[in-house]
Amino acid sequence: MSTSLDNSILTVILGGGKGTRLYPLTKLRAKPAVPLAGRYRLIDVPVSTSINSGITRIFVLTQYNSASLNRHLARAYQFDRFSNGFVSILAAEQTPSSKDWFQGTADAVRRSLPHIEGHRHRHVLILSGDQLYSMDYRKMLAHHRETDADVTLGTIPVAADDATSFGILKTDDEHIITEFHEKPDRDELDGLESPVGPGLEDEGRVYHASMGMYIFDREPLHELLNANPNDHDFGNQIIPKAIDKMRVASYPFSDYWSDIGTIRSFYEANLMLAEPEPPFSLYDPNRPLYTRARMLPPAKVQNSTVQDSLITEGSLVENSQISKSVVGIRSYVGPDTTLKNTVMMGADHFRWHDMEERGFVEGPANPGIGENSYVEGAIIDKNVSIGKRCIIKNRDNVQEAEEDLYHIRDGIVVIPKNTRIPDDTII
Ligand code: ADQ
Ligand code: ADP
Repeated sequence: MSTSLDNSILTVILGGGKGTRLYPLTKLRAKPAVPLAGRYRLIDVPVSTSINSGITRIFVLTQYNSASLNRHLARAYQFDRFSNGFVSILAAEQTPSSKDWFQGTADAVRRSLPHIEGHRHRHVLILSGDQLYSMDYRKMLAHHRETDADVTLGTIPVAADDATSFGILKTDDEHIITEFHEKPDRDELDGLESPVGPGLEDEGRVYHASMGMYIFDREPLHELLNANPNDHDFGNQIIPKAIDKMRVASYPFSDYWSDIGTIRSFYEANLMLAEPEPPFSLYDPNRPLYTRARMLPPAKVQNSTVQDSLITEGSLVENSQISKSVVGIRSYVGPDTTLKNTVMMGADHFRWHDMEERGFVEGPANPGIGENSYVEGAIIDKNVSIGKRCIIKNRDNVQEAEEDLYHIRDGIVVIPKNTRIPDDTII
């Protein structure tokens, strides 16, 4: 990591609205605290990317202040006393002037301005909390300055199928945005194509989409948010107004970038990380993903077959078969158990940890997957205990379901945190 710190800019991370798209993973925690790749949390992605870009003053805006998010940030991000770095949570809070939750992304930033103002800055970098990518924000800031912009949007080329879920824009020759359409209908896409390189053109990625990532100069941000107090959303309201009145630039990006804010995209991104040559690497020494350091023993794999999987620290796998899966911290799998295409988030306690000795008790006594079970195509949240001879594979190919022991979202079985699945259960 290059260590040149940039004190002209602050990062504000939009940590999540109601978290409905990731439910039930957000049932007991704020979205930024959802575990990723068995040992990180969603919030570690934008926080690490910001730190790796030399921006160490970071606010996380979240609808509610969950204990696990607080615990994670407090333990993971401790800056030394001689640096001015911090990661600070700003939760929607009741104040004399507002009694409700953040009404949207712009409202969240507007209501956080009094806190942000306490720190000297010329620019604010606004990031989404549910995306997976690696970028050097200093390059985006340099582009923002070179184009003499008031606002800069990170943009990515997308194909028509995806274009309807994004803000689609057009620019002039100097990267200045001339048109912006938030989530256009399919029949509105005609004429919104932009010139892109031949490779991208072949893939049909001819629409420039907003990544929901913005650099604002300080004054224009205040002006836009204060002059339009009923505009609660960046994509629908603030960005189109900025384009009418100000110089708004596009910063084109074309490396790997993925939304991880839905159950399906979250599931696929986790499994992608376990691929032999994934497009996003956890192993880049120059751009590490930080998280809380835990004093856990190595993962132990006994008499088992493991293929294309991530097995994280503190896990024990006995006499089992695991393929294309993520096995989170302190997981137990075995004996004679099969795990395929599954994201297992791990546990707060080792399975064999005596109940009386546990400092706090959450979830069933025996977290992990018991004997002779088969699990395929599932997300298993933390502290789940799956009994003997269970089969979890969405046998009836259900797309959506909500039961006491499990949910099915987009065809993926999700076992909520702290659930005990009895012996012989078939899902
Ligand atoms: P969406 O992804 O639909 O479009 P939105 O739902 O506004 O945007 O969420 C953006 C980010 O803000 C997400 O990380 C979300 O979790 C967070 N967020 C949402 N409401 C919040 C709230 N009340 N408080 C705190 N955080 C909140 C946006 C843009 C599009 C762009 C896409 C790219 O509007 O133009 O193309 O992002 O993904
Ligand atoms: P992780 O281990 O993934 O960082 P948590 O932040 O939820 O998960 O828990 C971290 C550690 O904090 C746990 O291993 C446990 O020791 C402790 N812990 C978790 N939840 C609680 C709680 N509700 N009260 C006290 N300690 C907790």
